[in-house]
Amino acid sequence: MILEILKYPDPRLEKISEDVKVFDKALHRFLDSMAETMYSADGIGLAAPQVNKLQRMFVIDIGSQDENHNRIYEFINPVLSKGQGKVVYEEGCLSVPGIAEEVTRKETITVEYKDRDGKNQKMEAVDLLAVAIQHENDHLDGVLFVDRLSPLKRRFVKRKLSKVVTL
Ligand code: QAP
Ligand code: CO
Repeated sequence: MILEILKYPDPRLEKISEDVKVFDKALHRFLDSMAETMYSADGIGLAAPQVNKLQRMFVIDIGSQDENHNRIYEFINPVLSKGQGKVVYEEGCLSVPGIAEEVTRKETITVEYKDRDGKNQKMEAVDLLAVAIQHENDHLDGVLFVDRLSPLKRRFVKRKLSKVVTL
């Protein structure tokens, strides 16, 4: 099922999500719908709060830019640690359509999380996958990539978005 994606500046995108507690068939169906929604919108990542579910989970498929292309990653109750280095990527977001700006993130991170069966997992990620995990994890804390831009750039983005709406 394709879900509706909330768009910036929807205040629901600023809420803090809660841990997933039940790992059942309904969760699996919801994760499948998140992936379907992400693919149909041509995205490479989608977090549950973007589809109005305030629970700590996201899906990522960085596609051809990764050797594990078309691998769908599901992260539930993720905890990020051990960030190293710095990397700059031009980021976009399905909740901020039409905007792309450079954001500085950690180049490598370690993430501990649960899979869809509630089993503990751990992964070390670099480059685009690490950036995507940091971007999606921000959504769980109500943070958008535009919040990580300089105040000047954020103003520019807001102006551009208000123009798009008026057109
Ligand atoms: C987050 O972003 C991300 O403006 C996922 O018109 C960004 O899927 C992870 C998209 C950068 C790693 C690096 C954006 C699609 C999709 C748009 C997305 C648009 C259509 C963004
Ligand atoms: Co996003």
